[in-house]
Amino acid sequence: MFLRQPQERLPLAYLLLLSCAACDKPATQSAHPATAPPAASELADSIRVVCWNDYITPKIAAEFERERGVKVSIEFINNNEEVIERLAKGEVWDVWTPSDYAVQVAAERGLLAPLTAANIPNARYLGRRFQNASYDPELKYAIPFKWGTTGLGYDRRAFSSPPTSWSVIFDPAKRKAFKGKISLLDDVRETMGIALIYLGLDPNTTDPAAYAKARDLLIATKADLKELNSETYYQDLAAGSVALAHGWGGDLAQVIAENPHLAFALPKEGYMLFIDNLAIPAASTKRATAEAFINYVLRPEVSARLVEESRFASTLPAATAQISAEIAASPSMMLPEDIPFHVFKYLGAANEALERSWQEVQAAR
Ligand code: N2P
Repeated sequence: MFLRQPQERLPLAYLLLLSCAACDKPATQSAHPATAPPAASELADSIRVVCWNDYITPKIAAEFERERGVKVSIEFINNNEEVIERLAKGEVWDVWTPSDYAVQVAAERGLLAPLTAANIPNARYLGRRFQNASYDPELKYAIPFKWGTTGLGYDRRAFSSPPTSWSVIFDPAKRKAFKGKISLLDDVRETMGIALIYLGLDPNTTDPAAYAKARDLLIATKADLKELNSETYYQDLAAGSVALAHGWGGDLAQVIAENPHLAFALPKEGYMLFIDNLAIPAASTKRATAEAFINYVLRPEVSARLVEESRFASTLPAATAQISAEIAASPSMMLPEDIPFHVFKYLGAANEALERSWQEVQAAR
């Protein structure tokens, strides 16, 4: 909902980071002029899309196929690093939805193709605050597509009051009541990020000593977890095998909508805010077709339908304006004014040390 009332809802740090001005009008951007998209004869027969769960639905893919004659196969991979590794090994996809920092990691490694702005005229609908994000300020490689928050899904029946702090995970006395029923994302930036936040450290630090502290905290916590999981944790919460799940707002909002005993909380120490993008891997030989698809999902009405189905928010104010009041009230769309958040930053050379610390967490028993 911050897309509707940006100046009331957005903390100053975010305004500075993403250069939000008077945000919500669809701005015509010189970088993305509204010219005609490629003709059908110039399009490939099919494309391969790799994206986060539910970011593109089979229905939307089928509608694009009907309209443009291009078959879209979709693969869900809920991890930036896994896609980067597979791209580096030579796997070919035509469209991908990397997060903020991952755009920069992949671009620096030569894994992304520069976009042809003339083929993506619908980028003009992008909310202004998303138009020059630090990881790709000129929209050279990526168009912001979805944003969201990472917090805690919980089963109200297991809590006498809502969890308000990451201590419910990291303080052994507090997590005792949920032993074996806690799940954390299997995600280097997200999970090292909350450990760093809990320790009072910057989740975007490049200090290896901070990484070691976060690693030790996570290893000490691991024996009391049910799982590190980025795929099914929200279904596990709905099914009752998990009582407390660190997870992405849209995923959790989907199960909360179906299960009134579930709820979402953003801990008071602060949380991560992610921006996921549309990008084209450098190895794609079907760039114009990929751009036609990206342009399609940036139509406000298509984007609005994707929000309705996934409960992950759109970066297009004109899409947000079309969603139902019920969906707009999803916990995944809230940015409480009194809780700080952090936007993922590119860590440069330090990323390797962070990944090594995380691998030690993954390997620990
Ligand atoms: C969907 C995950 C979405 C967001 N399962 C992660 N950036």
